[in-house]
Amino acid sequence: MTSARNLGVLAGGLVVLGALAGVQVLTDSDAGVVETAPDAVAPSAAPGATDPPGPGVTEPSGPGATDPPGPGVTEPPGPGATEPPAASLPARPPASQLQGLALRAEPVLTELRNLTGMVWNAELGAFYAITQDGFVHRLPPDLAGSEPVMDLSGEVTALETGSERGLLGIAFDPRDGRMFLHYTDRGDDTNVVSYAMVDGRPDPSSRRLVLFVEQPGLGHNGGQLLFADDGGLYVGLGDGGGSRGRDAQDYSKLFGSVLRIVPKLDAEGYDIPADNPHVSTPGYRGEIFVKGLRNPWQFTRDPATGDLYIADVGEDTIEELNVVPAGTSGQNFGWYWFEGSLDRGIGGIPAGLQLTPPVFEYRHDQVGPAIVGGQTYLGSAIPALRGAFVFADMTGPMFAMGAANEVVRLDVPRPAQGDFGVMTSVAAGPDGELYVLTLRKGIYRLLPR
Ligand SMILES: [Ca+2]
Repeated sequence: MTSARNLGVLAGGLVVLGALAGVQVLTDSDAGVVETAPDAVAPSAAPGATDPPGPGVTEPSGPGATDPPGPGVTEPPGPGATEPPAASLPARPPASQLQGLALRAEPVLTELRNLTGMVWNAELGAFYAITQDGFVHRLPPDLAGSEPVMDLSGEVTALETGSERGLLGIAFDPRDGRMFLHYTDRGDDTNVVSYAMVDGRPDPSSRRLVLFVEQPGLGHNGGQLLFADDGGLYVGLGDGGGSRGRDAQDYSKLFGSVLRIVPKLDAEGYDIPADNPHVSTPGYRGEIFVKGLRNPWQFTRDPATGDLYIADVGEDTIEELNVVPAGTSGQNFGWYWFEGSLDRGIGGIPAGLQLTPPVFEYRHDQVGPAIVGGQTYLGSAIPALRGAFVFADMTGPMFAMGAANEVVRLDVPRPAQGDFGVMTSVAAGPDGELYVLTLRKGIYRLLPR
């Protein structure tokens, strides 16, 4: 697919297209692999990477960059800062080790529909899965069955085909075990709520409203929740679908962001960490951790490095994967001016504003229409995959990112029954094995073929 070789990225954060800088090229075969452009360079090493950052904006150093931050750059103790990576965690494998891996996706639980997220709760010894129509299910470690433990179906947006609204995120507070849910309500506005857990079930009487955001439109709601070791809760919010994306660049609004807040332990609401990047900038919302995202449907921390991997769902053309290196914040990932490396021709980018390019992108006409953020594989069933970051497109293609952010398209044949039933999430089990959640066909487990 030579046409794909024309892909570019924002070179080192410059607001220009750089020819082939750091972008990887796809084959069009289902079983094909991603090749690295022969002259590819990491975005962090591209010209322009040493340009001084704009006010309050973190230097767009790529993962692994060791340059010290420039003057005035906020450097909070990011995720992982309070807990050094365990020495036993595997490093990302070389891409050559990922190429040619023969895998399969085995159905392990088909009874649940409309799955949007699943997390393992070590304290309670169970998985908790959510469905877009408002249910929380508890599942045993072997996923042999499921039991509903909460019904919010009368409270969340009624399920519609193709809708991005509903119950979208779940996480547990490592400080006190409370369950946090992220959903759009019957007025289509965003709510983050929490519940105490009693005997493995959320107690409705303990409900607290943590965050409420009035939504300007019906789509691009984000949805991810993720607790870091520092007590920070990371919350994904899309551009809200009400301004053709402009709200993603309005720092007086929470849209188009990953937020970082600290939920109160004894009351509703939250505090804003003093080391968030914009707390001292007049007119900026202090909750904003990173900005310029369209619809950060899923993000996760790499357990070995603490880097935050944000899958940002694109508009009509490009899907992208963004990275916030551990210990940095304040990045602006470019939407609505850019969709991946594509300049949308809008203009009006403030002088001095540094934009951070994605570390990987793919085109809709090459792969599919919506990136599904992933997990680092730490299991034992597929030894060659250990340490790789596994992600997918909604329509079924799966990828693994290895060392130097090189991405390989995994060889995972479509199920015999036709398709994967709309992938929505990649989840990790207590043993590090990975599961793919779908809207129509339940849960698959990734295994060797
Ligand atoms: Ca972007």
